Amino acid sequence: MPRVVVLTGAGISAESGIPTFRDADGLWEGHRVEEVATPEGFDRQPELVHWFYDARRAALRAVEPNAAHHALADLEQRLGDDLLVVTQNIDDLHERAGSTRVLHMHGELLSALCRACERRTRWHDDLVDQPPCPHCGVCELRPDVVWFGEIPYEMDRIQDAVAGAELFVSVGTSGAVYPAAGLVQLARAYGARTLELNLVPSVGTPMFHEARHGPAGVLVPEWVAEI
Ligand code: BV8
Repeated sequence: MPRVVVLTGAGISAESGIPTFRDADGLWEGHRVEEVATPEGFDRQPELVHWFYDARRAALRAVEPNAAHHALADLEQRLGDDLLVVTQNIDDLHERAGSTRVLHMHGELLSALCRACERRTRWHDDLVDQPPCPHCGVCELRPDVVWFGEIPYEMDRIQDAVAGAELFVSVGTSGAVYPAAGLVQLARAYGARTLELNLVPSVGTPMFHEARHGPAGVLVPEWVAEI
């Protein structure tokens, strides 16, 4: 079990130019969550949902990991299996910075999930024109992301890792979405020390032993230098 578990949210990718969800001009600004991030919304308006995720997938090509992503990748070089990054983000910036021990609990933009054969395919293009599944040939591909009301990925591995950790660190998340927002309580219940690194105080701040506020691109490298 990793000694250190780091939970990341949209705030860690903000300095790379990926909009967060709840900040002004956030992703949810332009769209009602129910419309674009629920299975019901997808059944009602598949084109709108594909357009929403195709746009975010294309935007990935124009952004790069920032100092916070790179600092976590460097820390993994030192800690190896003693570090696990659990991310709510569906971008690939942790991996592009060099992190390999990453669990995407809400899925990935660069993956398509076939609703017919339930197999996944690495995906870099649009899905709106409903291409056939490379495995089964049926045109039932959806974004491989976890929508509201759906069960997050890897929950067993995540809960085991958090329960076994000595240190739980949360970076760039507002603590508004569950079960991710409940992981700090789980960590504390199993005796871990907990640290929040966020631009401003979040819903979860009171639940952390320590909280530092400022940009992740500054706070994360500073914290990594202390480890
Ligand atoms: C589920 C993928 C059952 C798609 C996403 C308990 C209580 C109440 C409600 C619920 C509950 N349990 C479940 C629910 C329902 C729901 C939920 O939580 N609703 C909320 C809105 C109340 N949860 C679900 O439906 C989940 N499924 O519960 O299934 C279950 C549960 C347990 C075990 C088994 C089964 C599924 C939720 C996943 C939905 N999919 N994303 C997509 O991306 O389009 S959620 C999506 O929104 C993100 O992945 C992320 O999780 C969330 C956004 O939050 P953040 O990442 O934190 O971003 P945000 O903008 O809010 O905040 C950014 C923060 O960064 C801010 O604080 C800001 O100040 C800071 N910041 C900004 N810039 C910087 C910075 N920090 C540092 N540096 C900077 N430069």
